[in-house]
Amino acid sequence: MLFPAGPAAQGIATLWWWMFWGGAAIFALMLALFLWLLLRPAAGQGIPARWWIVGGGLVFPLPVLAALTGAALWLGEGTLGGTAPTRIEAEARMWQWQFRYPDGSATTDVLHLPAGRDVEIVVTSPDVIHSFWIPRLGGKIDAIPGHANRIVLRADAPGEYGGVCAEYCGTGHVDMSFTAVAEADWGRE
Ligand SMILES: [Cu+2]
Repeated sequence: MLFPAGPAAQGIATLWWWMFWGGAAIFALMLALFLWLLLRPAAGQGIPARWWIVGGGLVFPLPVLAALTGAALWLGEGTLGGTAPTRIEAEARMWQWQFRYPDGSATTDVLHLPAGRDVEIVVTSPDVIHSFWIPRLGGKIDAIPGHANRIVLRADAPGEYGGVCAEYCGTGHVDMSFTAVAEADWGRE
């Protein structure tokens, strides 16, 4: 997830690092305040309680959380939105993956993708809820019986990327993985 190989995964990794460094900065600030008052208790006595409540409870978290929410919405839209002319159908079932390509061919537990190109993956399930996830290429999308959920992914370079079912779906869940192979000469349309 933190070693992205495509634009959707890049957005998620960027958001993760913003949250990591933001969380680390807030933790360091709190720790500094704590140590300051621990080592110099007298220093805190001049500051009214209201200052801590208004400052720590409203003035500080409101802009931080608003910025984080805005960034998450903006980056999240980029990871889920859009369409692509090349469409691959992914059917998740207990406990394997079946992929169908525009030329009518199909594969099991191996997803062949064209490298360097947006692909729309249409995810369905005939039994229970599963979740399609290739951590290095993008976010998760649920496979829900009766629904066709879609996600647009792009592998920037040819290579193999691990994929898993990211929603517990029974005793075979742990083995419900697949391999995404991004190919320069895809030839399945
Ligand atoms: Cu599953």
